[in-house]
Amino acid sequence: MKDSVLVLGAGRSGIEAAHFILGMGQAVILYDGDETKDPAAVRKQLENEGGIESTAFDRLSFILGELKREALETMSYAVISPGIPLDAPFLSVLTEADVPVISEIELGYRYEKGEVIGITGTNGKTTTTSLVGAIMQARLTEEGAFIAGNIGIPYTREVVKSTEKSVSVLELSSFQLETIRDFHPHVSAILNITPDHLNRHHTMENYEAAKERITMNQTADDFCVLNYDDPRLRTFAENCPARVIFFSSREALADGYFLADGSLYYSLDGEPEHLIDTKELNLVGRCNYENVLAAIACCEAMCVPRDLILETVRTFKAVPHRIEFVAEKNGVRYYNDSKGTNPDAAIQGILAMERPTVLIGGGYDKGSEYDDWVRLFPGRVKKLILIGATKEKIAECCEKYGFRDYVFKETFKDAFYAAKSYAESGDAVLLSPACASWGMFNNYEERGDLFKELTLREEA
Ligand code: UMA
Repeated sequence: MKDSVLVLGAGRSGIEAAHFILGMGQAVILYDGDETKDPAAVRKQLENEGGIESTAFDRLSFILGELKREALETMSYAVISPGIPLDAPFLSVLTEADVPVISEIELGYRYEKGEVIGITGTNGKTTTTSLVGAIMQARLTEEGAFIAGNIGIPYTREVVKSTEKSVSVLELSSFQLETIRDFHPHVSAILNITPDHLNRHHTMENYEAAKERITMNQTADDFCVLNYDDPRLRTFAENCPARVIFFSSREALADGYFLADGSLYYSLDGEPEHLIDTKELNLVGRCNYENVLAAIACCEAMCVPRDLILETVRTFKAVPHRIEFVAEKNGVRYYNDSKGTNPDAAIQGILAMERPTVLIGGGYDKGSEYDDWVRLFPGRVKKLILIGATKEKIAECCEKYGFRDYVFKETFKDAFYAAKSYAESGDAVLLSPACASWGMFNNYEERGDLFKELTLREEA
């Protein structure tokens, strides 16, 4: 009998999916390619979460290392963690055994009772999701609004609280969208698409297609918020199954949300209405104004009254790790932009600095090109401290543009202390690596937290 579920990957997403499925009364085999994982520790983590009876753990087993065909006999389906590429060779046994593979997002959606807002894009999705979540929480104080997804909170943890009147606000990565099937948000948003994760998706077309899947089950009764300034998304709008709402930070739209003369507007049939002055916001930079425009568009599509939206927008603060001001020490301002995990995001980090900047960059190699980022260095970056697998590649790119003020460091701590020693009063130290943290850290949060800890140490 096929009555077990295979969960692939025992990280945040996989552990939560396993917890959810055990709670539903099914058996789980939790697989991880990392043979050094400690099943007892994972089991403890699951137990500590609570919410399911102890006998449920009798239905839990582990496979570490190699996944063999024999293990799949009783499998009804598999839930894949976003970090596992769909073309990973070990997955061929699943295809051979005809075991369907879904994402943790799809699993969560099957139990969703309320409405869903789904937000994707290369950059800005965490800020936009947090803001939309904050607005929906202000609106649905009784009914409930839940923030989950790539933001770090697995959907399956939150969906159990959903009701017919609640709303789930989900940050979605291209990895998660690759394996949705019936997932159907009432409001979706694609904030921008610039090159990222190309080592995983191989081509820009594949990456774009993964993001656009967010609309695949939407109909003309749904909404899709799109960035008008992105020509790819303007083209996509022509075939988008949902009703398109555009936003722009560069053009005064006749219909849509836009930035002009330091204010945000909404326009219908060429009649613009003033929404808010950007000076009233706690967020800075064009990218953030775009996030706010997209968030307002999502919430108006959900029929939230404008006054309530703007009230929340006014009080909303930047999310951690995104151009986050940490402290001023000896006249040097320290900024944590650990979420600058690709060149495009890191460009926003550099552009937001108003002082000579000592920059810490480099990390895991996702196959990105660094030209557009490096071109901004002369006149802005006084010293570049390079770390991680990409350090030589970035250094070569610097040489190409005649920028030679860089040094290599082996560890993150050495990089931090080097940055500190180069910075003088009036400068900024910015961690904005343009690369993922993998290889040195488990995630960008750990990297940003270490930067903040080192900054805040007494001697810093
Ligand atoms: N693993 C294998 N085989 C592989 C690859 C990984 O067995 O081929 C195992 C690893 O040994 C590890 C587990 O899978 O034990 C890790 O799974 P994971 O990489 O999917 O990470 P999770 O901890 O489950 O976190 C995931 C998301 N991670 C990724 O997409 C890489 C988190 O997004 C997300 O917050 C979390 O689920 C909850 O939904 C992070 C991220 O970096 C923030 N996202 C990328 C980004 O924003 O750019 C897409």
